[in-house]
Amino acid sequence: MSMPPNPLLEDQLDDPLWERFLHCSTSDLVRASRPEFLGDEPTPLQWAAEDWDRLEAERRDIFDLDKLEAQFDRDVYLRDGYAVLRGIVPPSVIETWTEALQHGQQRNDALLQADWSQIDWPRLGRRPPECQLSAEAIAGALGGSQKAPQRTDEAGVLTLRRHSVFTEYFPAGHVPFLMDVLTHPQMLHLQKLCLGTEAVYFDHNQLLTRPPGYAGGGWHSHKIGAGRDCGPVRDLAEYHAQPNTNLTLCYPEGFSAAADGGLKLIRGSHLFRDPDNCRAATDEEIEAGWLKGRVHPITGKPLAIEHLELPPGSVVCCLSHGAHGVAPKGADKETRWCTLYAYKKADDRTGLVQPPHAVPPLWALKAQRGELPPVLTELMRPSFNRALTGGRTEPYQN
Ligand SMILES: O=C(O)CCC(=O)C(=O)O
Ligand SMILES: [Fe+2]
Repeated sequence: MSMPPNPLLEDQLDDPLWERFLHCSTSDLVRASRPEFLGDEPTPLQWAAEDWDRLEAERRDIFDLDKLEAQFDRDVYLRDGYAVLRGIVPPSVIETWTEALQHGQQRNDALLQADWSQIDWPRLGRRPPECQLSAEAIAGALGGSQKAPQRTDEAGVLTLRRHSVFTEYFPAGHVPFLMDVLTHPQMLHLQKLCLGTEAVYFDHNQLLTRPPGYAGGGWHSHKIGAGRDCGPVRDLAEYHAQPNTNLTLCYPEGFSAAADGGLKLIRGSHLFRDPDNCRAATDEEIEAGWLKGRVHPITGKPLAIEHLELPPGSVVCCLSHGAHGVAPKGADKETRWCTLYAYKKADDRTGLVQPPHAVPPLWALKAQRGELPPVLTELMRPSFNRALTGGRTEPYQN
């Protein structure tokens, strides 16, 4: 068994090692989360007040707001489930963003290749694993995302994921620029536009690196919980009132339409709220299955697959019920870089917010202990404040 997704929201923890985690000093937990083989460069997890102040003082624009606002239409976003914002990142920032993702990937690869017996497992709430990743599993995971085997936690991958020892899971905790983006006023402005509310919360953050030879990602959509994951809605006001999650996919280098690891999507699919059935390995399979005969509940147009092609500096916002998949990446192409930032809103009817999908427990603790800047503490409030989640502890709970 592994630690529950949001241990600070639980009344009681089953395992004494998890209980000990919550009572440990921040500095001991930081030491366990940043093993020496990751290098001694301080990451945002180690930042003191002056480092957070410097982040704010040195901040520059990450988006060209004129370009963003010229392309964003909230009615279309709610109706289609997507907002495709082309070239909104200024050229000088594109380079910084790509370098940040490359640096994050290098740290992820360093962990994959390190000696995991040096990890202080008990401090992370787990007895040391009985087995190790095979050389083949390590080779298959290097240079890409979501590849380390994690069907079970037998080698400790899930534990290292949960605590963001893997840079790919919560890279903002490892790479300063990616933390800048997470808390950036322009990013929060975009979230407020999408979610249609002032109060927005953080849900999860990942690296999505697709290297040459990547096989592609099947069609799927993501749940929001609160009993809102089954059955169609036609009324956009009703859709808006849900505790929606907005997936914000940032592609600093963009991608082309064919075999370049690009995003594909189906406009209007979110309104069916069908994450359990709206899945398929290939375009042909979804066309012959879930998609067949379906029309957009509002426009009446047949639902159809769209293969995006994006210039550098592009961002796609996606309501989490919206179906999406990823094209394969040709062996002769260069890596496609992406960071995902997911944010969410309260349920307008209850004021409650679903617990986050993946806030590393140490970040939740730091927020609760008052060790983070106010903006980040507020973004992370659903990871530690039971009143805000209405007693829910799991992200997709009804
Ligand atoms: O890699 C991408 O562009 C999207 C990945 C995705 O859909 C996911 O990780 O859920
Ligand atoms: Fe996805």
